[in-house]
Amino acid sequence: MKSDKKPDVAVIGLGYIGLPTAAIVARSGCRVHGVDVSPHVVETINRGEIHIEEVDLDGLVQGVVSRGLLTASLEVPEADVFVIAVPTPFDKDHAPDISYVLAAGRSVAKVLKVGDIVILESTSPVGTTEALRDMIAEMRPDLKCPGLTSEIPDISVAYCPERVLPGKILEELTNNDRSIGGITPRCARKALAFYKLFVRGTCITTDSRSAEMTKLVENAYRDVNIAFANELSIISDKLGLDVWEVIRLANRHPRVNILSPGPGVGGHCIAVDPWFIVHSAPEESPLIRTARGVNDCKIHHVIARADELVKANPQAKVACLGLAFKANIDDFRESPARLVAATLARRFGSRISVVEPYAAELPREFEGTGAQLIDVDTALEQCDLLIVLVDHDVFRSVPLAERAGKVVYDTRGIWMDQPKVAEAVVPGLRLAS
Ligand code: SAJ
Repeated sequence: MKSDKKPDVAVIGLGYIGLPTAAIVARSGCRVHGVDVSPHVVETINRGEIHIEEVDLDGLVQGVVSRGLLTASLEVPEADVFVIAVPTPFDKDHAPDISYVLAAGRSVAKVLKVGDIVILESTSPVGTTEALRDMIAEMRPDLKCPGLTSEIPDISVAYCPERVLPGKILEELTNNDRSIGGITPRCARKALAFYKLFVRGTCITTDSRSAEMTKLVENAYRDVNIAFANELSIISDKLGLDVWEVIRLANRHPRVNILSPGPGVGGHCIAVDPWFIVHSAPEESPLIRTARGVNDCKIHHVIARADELVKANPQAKVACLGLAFKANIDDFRESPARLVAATLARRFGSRISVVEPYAAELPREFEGTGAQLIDVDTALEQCDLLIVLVDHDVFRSVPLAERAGKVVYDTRGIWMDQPKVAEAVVPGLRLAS
């Protein structure tokens, strides 16, 4: 990458990370070519539009496309820097599937030239960046690859994970610190020069394996801590305690900071990435594996308690509040709330309504159940039993007076002022008197 000229950049994979990254790099003045396997995605972006929801992304993409800085295509073009941001799912045995990374690497390898930089951003098991390098070396014996030559290599290969929060992606892509792991220190320095073009946070160089593990560890750390909170909530239910009160008080300790229980852990990262560690070191990771189990079990605990409540109130109309995997976003994939609501809809049919301000219609699995999508005002007017599954601001702001007389199962602890049910039949429930 010459210092006097901004590099041409190819971003492979235009999803929740790739597209915002491509747009931000383009905003920094680089010419960016986005690549995706979906013709629909490519056409949408070339029109200056977006296929995903993210705060302020539409205006940014529209701006860089209209200035000619961002274009999209199905094929990987020549470039100076290649950023790979494709999915790394796991299979039914929780084994990571890096086939999309390798497929992207194959198309990059075909167009690589001396001086190019290949950066993997996808969350990946330890060793994936080296596997990518090995594959490039095999396909391109004409190029000296880092770590495999005693001479100055022709290309650089690095791993640089993102750590952005959905809903704050553009802000966090720019401001968060980043770990930049090179196959060699020289690779890390080359990648660092690229990230310095658009990252304001501190960029810290390391080796590729440490950077891969760091990404997995961040999400496993969160998963373990949420599991602790979820386990406390299940224990509190058994003992007839209010878990929110217990956590509120415990967190007054200067060195205690317990996270929030919920209906389980959703999204595509925290519930997935810990398995990459467990798969690499199964004997050595009992805590991480157990935490995954606790968080998955919490969904079934919530379903069982909600089921009990709906049956205990046979005349009640029921509103499930929220489908998203967390507050104030429109992402319903891998959402515990959605699973809970859909299970109740299948069991209780038209007694169940769903409030989700971020949805225009109910997802497909609700078809034929009789459940309806209603707004929050209708729920407050017509439903006697409220099951809070997502802590959207619009639910949080409903005053006690509007919840009076209703039975509430609040899995997110948003209505601390709701008086508790007097009897211990369904402990932890709150009821307005
Ligand atoms: N959750 C709880 N209790 C809490 C916090 C979260 O039940 O106290 C639940 C949420 O409701 C949600 C799930 O956990 O269902 C995950 O939500 P989140 O906001 O904790 O995280 P994500 O999945 O949106 O984003 C995470 C972030 N990782 C960390 O905070 C360590 C983000 O920085 C990563 O970039 C992202 O994963 C990713 O792409 O890996």
